Amino acid sequence: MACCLVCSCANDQASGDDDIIVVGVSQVGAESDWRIANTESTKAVFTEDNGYRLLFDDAKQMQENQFSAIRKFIQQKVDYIVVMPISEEGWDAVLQEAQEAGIPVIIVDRMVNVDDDSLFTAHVGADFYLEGQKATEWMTQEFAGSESVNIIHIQGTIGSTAQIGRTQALLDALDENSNWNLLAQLDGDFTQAKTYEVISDYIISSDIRPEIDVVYCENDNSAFGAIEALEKYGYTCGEGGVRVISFDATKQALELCMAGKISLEVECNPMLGPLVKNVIDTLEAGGVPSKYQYVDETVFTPDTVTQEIIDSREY
Ligand code: GZL
Ligand code: ZN
Repeated sequence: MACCLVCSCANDQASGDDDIIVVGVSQVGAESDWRIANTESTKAVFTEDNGYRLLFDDAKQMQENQFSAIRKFIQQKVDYIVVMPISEEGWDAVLQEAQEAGIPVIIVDRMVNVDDDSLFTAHVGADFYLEGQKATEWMTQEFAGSESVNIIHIQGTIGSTAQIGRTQALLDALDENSNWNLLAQLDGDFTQAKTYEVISDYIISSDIRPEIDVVYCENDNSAFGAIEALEKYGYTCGEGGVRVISFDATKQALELCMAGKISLEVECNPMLGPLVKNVIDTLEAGGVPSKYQYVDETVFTPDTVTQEIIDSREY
């Protein structure tokens, strides 16, 4: 009985008074500063004052939890489903169920790889391959004329669009530059702790102390772990030492960039809430939102980042 009381209550909550727009959001987790900013940006727009009821689920970085959250949203008859997919594969079935229930799905940040792209109404995110290209173009200039460039590659959550794009850009640049050597490709899972662990293991398990020119970190929390490990084992990070490259450009990372410890920051904008609200408002007004919307992003180096820039950032 209790279950039914909860179910019907949940249904009341979702349908409620019919002019409120109910949005079910399935978020990856809270694995990084970027992710937390992305969540805040989402919660900041889907408020009661703006005419929304937000049902928010944190999947704790498990795709199974995203599937059950989406199924719960369907049961609760929400008006819209917003998904920040942890990885690209496996979404066809659950998105089919949402389509059959007549609930539009908006994909945010990373992408889903589905056979039929009518399973989602719009994608709001970033061009991760382009982000990676910005990094490898900088590397090409930074190491022009160098005899050899020894690179450690720290990947983000394997199978996520951010990891796939940023990795592919590096692999393509490695093909173009025969003097670049990939010393190791390690899975840092977008977190500081995992990256610290895998780089430490790599350094202590090398018979001779590795000559490292670049550590290509696929997000800032990985860069924090990389710097911690490199400095622990006597490397200096920055000009003349190990060039740490990172993605996201969170405030903490830009401080390290201004201090010279991170040599390149490629911005990945988490403030996607307003763009997602825009898609829903367009649909509510009977309009057709553009299917793919990318955010504009820039890069920072120790010469370009300033305290004013850092103070003005939203994340
Ligand atoms: C990128 C996003 C990535 C960030 C990481 O849009 O998916 O996931 O770069 C985050 O910080 O964990
Ligand atoms: Zn029940």
